[in-house]
Amino acid sequence: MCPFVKKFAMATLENSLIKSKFRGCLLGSLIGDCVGAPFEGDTVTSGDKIVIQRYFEKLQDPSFKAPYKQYTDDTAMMKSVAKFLIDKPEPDYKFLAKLFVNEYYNEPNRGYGQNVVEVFQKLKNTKYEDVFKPAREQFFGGGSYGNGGAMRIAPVALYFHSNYDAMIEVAKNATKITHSNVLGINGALLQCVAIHQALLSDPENSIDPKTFCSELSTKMKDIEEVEEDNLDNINNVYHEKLKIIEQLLQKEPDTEDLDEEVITKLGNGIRAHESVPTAIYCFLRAQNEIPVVETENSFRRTIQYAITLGGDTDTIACMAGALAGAYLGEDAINSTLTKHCEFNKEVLEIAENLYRAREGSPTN
Ligand code: F2R
Ligand code: MG
Ligand code: MG
Repeated sequence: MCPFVKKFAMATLENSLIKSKFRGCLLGSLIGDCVGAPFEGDTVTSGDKIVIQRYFEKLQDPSFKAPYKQYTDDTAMMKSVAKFLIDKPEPDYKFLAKLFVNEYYNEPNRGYGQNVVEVFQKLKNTKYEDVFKPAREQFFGGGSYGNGGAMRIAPVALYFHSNYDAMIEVAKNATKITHSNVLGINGALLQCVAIHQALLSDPENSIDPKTFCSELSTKMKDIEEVEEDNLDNINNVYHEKLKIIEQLLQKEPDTEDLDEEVITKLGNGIRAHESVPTAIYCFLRAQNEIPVVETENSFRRTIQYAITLGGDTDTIACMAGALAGAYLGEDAINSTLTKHCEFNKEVLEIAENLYRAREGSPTN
């Protein structure tokens, strides 16, 4: 077991707090997805940042009425990962593959990418004979390094929070059903380990962003070193990105230029290595005030800031929201904001069921 995990595991949190963190994490993931989705693919100017500020003010105004903000593939796939953990006492990857595929065919218009749809088609056509094979064949055998593995991984971090090694193993296999490239897998592992670390951090004691980041960095070094498919030029991508996060966190937070630097150095795209570190940065930067994001609430600050970076806004806000919710718990999340999101009641039921399933699980 990683030494940091041992240290955190000893600092036990109240069960009621852990449950609130389960709820906060999945709700944070949903809100980031729903609220970020209308901006996916946008380049955000300084004027747009003011528009986004007003958008959040409206969404938190109890008198504001609007149709639900709809969730996308990020939440659709997260639902399947949660069900896979809740319904089966032992990991059954064929079951998970079927859940992904059925979810897609029931509601194909949730903004899935073309490559992952091809994987679903192959899984169905081959009758799930080898659930990892279709993903391995994508991109001329290189596999996908999209952020689709990371965006849905939150339930694994929650369910296995007392069993780090099982968490890593299950997160890796749950990702490999659609993403076999080492960057796609390790991106999902980084997001998973970051949620795990946020979950085990006491919200009564403020997070020190630098310490949080360097602990993550040590864990990522271990993960990147053991990856059997490693190639020399990509075996420390995430470890290096975490170093960049540490440097960026030390900069004066008062300029537009800093956001440009964040986008240039960390990325805001659909690739795992250009979005997972960005989401972690958003969460850590939001532990302190951010000039363009006027709110006292650090949960809102996290997702609002993620959206102001533009690009893959639903997914970066979804991952950043999962981190903020796992750290702060449900009570930190504005209920008016929550009510604007489709599936808000159901996601809390899923969090409850996951919490209960985990209590009775042989692996915990
Ligand atoms: N697909 C989208 N957004 C596109 C616009 C949607 C539009 N708003 C709509 O409603 O239709 N968003 C969702 O996809 C992202 C997660 O993607 P995932 O599941 O990882 O998919 P995929 O297809 O495996 O990878 C994504 C792209 O990454 C590039 N890529 C990946 N591996 C590659 C490789 N080995 N070589 C070259 N390119 C590779 C490709 O461009 C893939 O298409 C989330 O943002 C989610 O919200
Ligand atoms: Mg999406
Ligand atoms: Mg996206």
